[in-house]
Amino acid sequence: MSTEPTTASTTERSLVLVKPDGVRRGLTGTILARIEAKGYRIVALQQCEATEAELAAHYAEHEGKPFYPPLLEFMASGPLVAVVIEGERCIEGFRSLAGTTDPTTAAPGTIRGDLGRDWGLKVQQNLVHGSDSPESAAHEIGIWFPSL
Ligand code: IDP
Repeated sequence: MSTEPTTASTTERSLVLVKPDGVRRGLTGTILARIEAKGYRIVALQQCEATEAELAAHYAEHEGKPFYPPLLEFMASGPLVAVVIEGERCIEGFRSLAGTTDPTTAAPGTIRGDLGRDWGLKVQQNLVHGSDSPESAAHEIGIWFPSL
């Protein structure tokens, strides 16, 4: 008799940030509701003011790019909400729910497409961050939730 499972489990965790623009605009609840409506479980959640060290670790891949200094300044401009979500293929699923980076052209139906816009600033204020791979999810969850 075969011992192969009938489905391939792909349960993952992803690190989501409601960025300071999302908190400032009072959209935290709306964004969390969309995550839950999609069917992902919220495993951990905290509102905090990010430290420079947390932001430098989180955005290390962008160091040296023109938008890096305004990005760090923006991410430190007010409280953000860090969330760990869990579900089958939730890394890809949340990226799809968030929409593409530029909120002006992000597809309607996505968080960025429905709720975001361009404000004529040096950095795109696009409401949310979501991990882009299992490796970055593990790294980012370690930054924001070291006890998990
Ligand atoms: P992502 O958040 O969609 O994964 P990344 O390329 O990881 O996009 O960029 C991190 C963040 O930096 C973006 O969410 C956005 O806020 C900002 N950003 C990225 N590219 C640009 C740009 O070309 N101009 C201004 N801001 C940018």
